[in-house]
Formats: sequence, structure tokens, C-alpha cells
Amino acid sequence: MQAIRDELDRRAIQIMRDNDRGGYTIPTHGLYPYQWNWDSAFAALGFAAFDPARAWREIEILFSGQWLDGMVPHILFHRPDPGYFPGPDVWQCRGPLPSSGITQPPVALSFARRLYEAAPALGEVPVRMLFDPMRRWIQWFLAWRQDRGAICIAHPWESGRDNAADWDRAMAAIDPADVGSYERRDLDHVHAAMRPTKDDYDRYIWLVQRGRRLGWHAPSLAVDPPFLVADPTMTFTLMRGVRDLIWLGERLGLPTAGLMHDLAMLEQGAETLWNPAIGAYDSRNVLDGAFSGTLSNASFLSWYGGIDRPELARTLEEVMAPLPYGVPSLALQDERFDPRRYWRGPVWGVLNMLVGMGLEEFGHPRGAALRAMTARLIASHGFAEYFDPRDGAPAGGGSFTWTAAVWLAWAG
Ligand code: 9YW
Repeated sequence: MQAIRDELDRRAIQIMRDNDRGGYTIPTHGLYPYQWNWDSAFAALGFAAFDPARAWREIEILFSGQWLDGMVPHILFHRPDPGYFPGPDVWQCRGPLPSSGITQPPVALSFARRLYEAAPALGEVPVRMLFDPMRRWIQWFLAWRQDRGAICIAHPWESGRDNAADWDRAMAAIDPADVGSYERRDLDHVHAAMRPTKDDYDRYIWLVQRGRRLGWHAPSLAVDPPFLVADPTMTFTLMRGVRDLIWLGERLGLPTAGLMHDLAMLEQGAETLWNPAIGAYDSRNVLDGAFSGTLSNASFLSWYGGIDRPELARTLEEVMAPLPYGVPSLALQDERFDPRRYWRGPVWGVLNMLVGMGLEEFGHPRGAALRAMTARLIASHGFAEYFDPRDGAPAGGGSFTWTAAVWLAWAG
């Protein structure tokens, strides 16, 4: 048993090293050749297991792409690579580094606390340097992505759950007829049955074109937004991030004024995402007020955010009962369930980890069970991007950084 664990540790470390581009890590070779925001935060946790200084470097480079208004982009295009679409020429953003014009779930805020706790002497200088940039990112979310205290996405890519069923109705309201022609590159790397559809991509690109037209100027983008959905992923990861920043600030004597108020607002916002019809947290379309009626893996992030809710534990039991490897990105019972298509059914190590960590912190036995399931999944099926939730078959890209990181930081 120990020999198997050691071998998996070795392979995970090798994947992290192979995907290291000198201070930042790509998610996987080929399909995703740049630095992605939340992938990088997971990568930092993975590095922390064997190279803590390198872990901080990952977060520092991520924040070196922060915009003047506080946003930390979802992709940093450090070096041109024609293998990914849409690249920097399509986004046309003017941050300090070439980047996308949207953000991703701010797990980096919380993982910074974890890095610090693991090695306080090493972490003190980076935390002091990053504290103000982290606060400014939080303020950016509250200024430009907030509705009734819940945090919204202005593009499906922002949630990190690109083609989740949560966005179906909000996406259907967009008419992308004038999107023009473009060439997808993801289908050169992965079978179309595992990827978002053309209808999805037309709308993803149409939203990018709108952002570009408006110069990625936040106040202009906020006028008549064509897509705005309050999302449990964003709301709970930011809530957790604010809690962890308060903890760091108190520990190091850094200014936390205002953060308690932000936290209270996010807690109220989370209430607006509780959908009694499904007994879980749900996405809410800000433009028409309707819930999406979707039980996803993000529906169970409230423990990670710091909120325990007994009804939710019952719903989680029902969703996990028929499946061996954890929380699916869409419940098996949902008629839209599609076991290989990205965020419409597959199980993802990173989401298992966030849900599981939250449950463990509240002492729910399900947390340890989820950790064991994730370990079994990776041990039997490798370090894939994501997995079929029924039998664990690997899917999407291979040798994936965040799956390696989940093994090193939590499951293994
Ligand atoms: C895209 C890199 C990213 C992840 C997202 C995932 C996918 C595709 O891959 O996004 O083109 O941005 O949905 O969560 O960060 O692994």
C-alpha cells in the first residue's frame, strides 16, 4: 500500500514539474498552454507538498497579472501559443501582462492562508506583499460582480464550470448570430463529445467580442449585461477567501477593517442562492430572478464557505448515493446528465476536494469518505482532467496539474 502511495506521489510530482513553465504552471500540455487562475492556486498547494518556495512563486506570478481595477484575470498569456483559442489577440486586454478580461473563483485567497500555515516563517513576506492586492481583488468582486450579496459571473468561463447546466437558460437568451467565424483549437486535443458544444462556444466568443468592444471597462460592461448569473462557486469561494484573509490579517497585524462587513454581506448573499425546490444552493439568473434548478457539485460548497446546513447534508447523501467517486458536476437524476461532457456530469478532483475539505472542517463523516473516494479514483484511473462519475473512466486532458495537486495536497 505504501509503495503504491509513493509511486503516485512520484508521478504527481513529475506532472507538476513537467507542467512548470518556470514560476507558473500550465494545466496540461497542448489543451491549456497558459496560466489559469484557479488552476494555479491548486498548483501552489501541490508544490507546497515538496517545494514551498515554488508554491509562493505561483501565486506571486498570478498576482503580477492583476489589473489596476483589482481584477485578477482567468488566463495570463505569458508566451504566445497558437494551440489555444481564444488567445491574447482575441481578448485584446490591456493589463500589465497579456490576459483574458474575466476572472475565476478566488481560491488563491484561501490557499495563501494554507501555504502560510504550513510554513509561517517562509510565508510572512509573501503574505505581507500580497495582502493589499488580495483585498483589492475582493473589492473588485463586490463592486462589479455582486447582486444582493451573492457573487455573479459575467461569462460562463468565470465560474470555472464552463458548460454547467446552471447557465443553460441564461445562455439561451443570448443571440450570437453576428459572432462571425472562428476556429476552435480544443477539438484538436480532445474528442468533441467531451467538450462544450458549438452553441456554447458561439456564445462564449460573442461575450468576449462584447467585452473587447467595450474596452473591458468594468462600468461600461455593467450596463445592460447580456449574461449575469449569481453563482455558488464564486459566492462560497469568495466567502472563504474573505474569512481566510481576516485570519491572515489578524495574525500579522494587517488592516482587516471592512472585511467583517464584506463577510456578513456574502453570508446574506448566500441565502439568496438557497433553492428550497431542490434542497440545495443553486445559481440564480440576475436578469430574470429565476433559479436554474440545478444540483451541481457547486451546490455543496457552503461548508467550504463556512456554513453548515443540515438539509444540504441530506441532499448530498441522495446525490452521492448512486455514484462511487464523489460529487458529480450534475446529479445523475437530472435529465441533462451527460457523463463525459465536462461540467454536465463528470466528477472533478478539485470540486471533490473543496466540498470534502469543508465537510471535514465541520466534522461530517462524508468529508473523509469523499477524500477516500477521490484517492481511489486517482489511484485507479490516473491524473486526468476529470472522470466519468459512474465508473471513473478518465476524460478530457491527461497529466493534469490540478489532479496531481489534489493528490499531493489532500487525497493522497
Ligand atoms: C477554458 C483550465 C481550465 C479550468 C476551467 C475549465 C477549463 C476552459 O479549463 O476551462 O477554455 O478556459 O472549465 O475550470 O480552469 O484547466
